[in-house]
Amino acid sequence: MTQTPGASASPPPASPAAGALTPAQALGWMHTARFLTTAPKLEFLPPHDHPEIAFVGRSNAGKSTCINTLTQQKRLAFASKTPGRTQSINLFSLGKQGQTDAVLADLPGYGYAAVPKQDKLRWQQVMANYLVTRDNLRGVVLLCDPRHGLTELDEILLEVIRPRVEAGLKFLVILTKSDKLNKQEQAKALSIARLNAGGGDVRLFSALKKQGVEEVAHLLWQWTHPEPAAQAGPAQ
Ligand SMILES: Nc1nc2c(ncn2[C@@H]2O[C@H](COP(=O)(O)OP(=O)(O)OP(=O)(O)O)[C@@H](O)[C@H]2O)c(=O)[nH]1
Ligand SMILES: [Mg+2]
Repeated sequence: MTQTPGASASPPPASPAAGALTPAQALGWMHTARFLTTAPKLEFLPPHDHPEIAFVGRSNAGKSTCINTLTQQKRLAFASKTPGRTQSINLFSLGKQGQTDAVLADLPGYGYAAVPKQDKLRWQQVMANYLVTRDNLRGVVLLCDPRHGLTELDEILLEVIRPRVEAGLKFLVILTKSDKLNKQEQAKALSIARLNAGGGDVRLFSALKKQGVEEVAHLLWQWTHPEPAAQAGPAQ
């Protein structure tokens, strides 16, 4: 039987944006992550039409581990005890039924002391270019080990993205390895980070104890699937 265009009896499937997801469902969405591509340099990063979320932060802060925890995949992103493990920009697609509706970017960390100065400066330039020019960048997740707090390089990064945050770029600080802190230290780390996050959201996260996992998944879903009203701006 042939089908006449437009004559389909059943309505088209609702787009994911049409319905809000629970945190558990958002985590299910995260689990659809698959490797998209890797780029050693910015100019090799392919453009695409989906909202992208970048994971940035100091070397060894836990970016790759956080992506693996959110996506429930052991080796999607390369994590390692040795700082500087991630050397390229790695992209991962998200979306049910093989349809991509968002992209995660795992970026190499900065601030690793053993990296030669020239390489450090080069990388800072690449990061800044990425954060300023990447067209589909919808949100930035800054990972920070609360035992070190936000470092000078984190502060520089905040300055770099400030104009885009003011223009609507989403921004979250994840305090990683929260399993290393007791309750009191966690509360203190949260309030300090909130003061320094320039209005961005702050969450505690532990890959080991699975703290904050659903919450972060939910937030990333909301960033990448804004309600139509929110997209259009406030009603007149
Ligand atoms: N206890 C604990 N360790 C963690 C957690 N998250 C990451 N780690 C450890 O921290 C180390 C660094 O993790 P990575 O995920 O490789 O860090 P990264 O930020 O991707 O590092 P670069 O790729 O060098 O920028 C690894 O030994 C991880 O096992 C956590 O939530 N709890
Ligand atoms: Mg990494």
